[in-house]
Amino acid sequence: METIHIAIDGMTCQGCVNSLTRALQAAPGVKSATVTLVPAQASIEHDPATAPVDVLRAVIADAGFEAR
Ligand SMILES: [Cu+2]
Repeated sequence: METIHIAIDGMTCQGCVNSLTRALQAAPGVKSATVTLVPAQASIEHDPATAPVDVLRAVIADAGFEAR
């Protein structure tokens, strides 16, 4: 497992934080995800083989946000 931090654009409220957290935690290969509004970022503990960064970025985009 590795932990990465990705800056997120497009979050405006705690609802955004909650929905992105749920989307990330539901992704295969993600062990845990912590999302904060200030700073706007996601800290993701993931298995790089199952959930590489490209996949995480796609999960973020599908949830309606943008990985910077
Ligand atoms: Cu929101």
